[in-house]
Amino acid sequence: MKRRNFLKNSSLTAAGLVSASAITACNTENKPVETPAVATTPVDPIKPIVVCTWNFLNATDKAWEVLKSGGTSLDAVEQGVMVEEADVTNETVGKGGRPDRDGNVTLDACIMDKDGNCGSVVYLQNIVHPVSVARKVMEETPHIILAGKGAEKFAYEQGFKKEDLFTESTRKQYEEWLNTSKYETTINIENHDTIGMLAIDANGDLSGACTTSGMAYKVGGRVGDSPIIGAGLYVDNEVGGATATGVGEEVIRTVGSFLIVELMRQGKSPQEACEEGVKRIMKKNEGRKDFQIGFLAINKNGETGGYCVHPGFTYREYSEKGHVNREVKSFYS
Ligand code: SD4
Repeated sequence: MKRRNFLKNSSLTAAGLVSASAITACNTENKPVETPAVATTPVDPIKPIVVCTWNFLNATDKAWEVLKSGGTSLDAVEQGVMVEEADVTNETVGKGGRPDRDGNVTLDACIMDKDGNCGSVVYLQNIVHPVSVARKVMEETPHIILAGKGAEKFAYEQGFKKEDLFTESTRKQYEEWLNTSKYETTINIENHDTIGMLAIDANGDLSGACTTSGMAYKVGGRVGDSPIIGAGLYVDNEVGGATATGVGEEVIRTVGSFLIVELMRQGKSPQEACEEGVKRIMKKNEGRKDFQIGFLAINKNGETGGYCVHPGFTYREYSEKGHVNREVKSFYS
């Protein structure tokens, strides 16, 4: 076996990413036998299709419009989540997102394409569309993550405009919050609006995007899971994609979205993989009930699934079969 192949195989084994049978399945010339990326063979894959966390009708409408007109999944997810970034009534994404405890609105976003390229911005201020800055990071720089002032400077260089992200409502809420300055790291169980979106285009190619203002009144400088590739979002065009919403710290601890994609690679359905993802988190938080996490996944066949800690998480799905808001099962009833 060539050294390069040996190293490749040993690192995959060490990471537990391929089964023993796949490794030992060598022909007489000691060349690795190709093993399928997904255990199930697509009979009639559903495409195009788009899914997103929560009941974001307008965002999925927009993404569907892109997909239906023959657009790529990358354009679909970017333009889809931009709808929420611009919607000032959504107070955890883009303009109108709630600030941190120092009164700064700081945004996190990432995007990932069919070739495994990705871009991300963290702690970005004064820009309405962090997802588009993340795409520029992916396409115009040799880097993956830009943070804070550097990300903001880069955005201006790319032609993005400076804009106050506060709205009258979020400023008023913040001023009221200052009266008590109660610091809670948990996100209200009923109140999550982060948008994670996954799409498969007519070519069968998969992309994803995720964007948020994170936890309201977080410590200045805090970054959640949403812009962290593998945590809040992960896409593998051979297997599927996953995204998350909820308390980011818990998602980061298990590298949730990457875990779910790898579970699908090993043959689990999107539903089974999301359930396992939540169970891993709950194992580290035995008895804890004061937080919500919602996972959403899609595989290459266009099958989807979701699971959450508490009832209430839903996801939108839009394909030729229709446009639906799906309720998902939860760990606690
Ligand atoms: C975060 N996961 O920053 C995000 C928050 C979120 O709905 O999903 N809110 O931790």
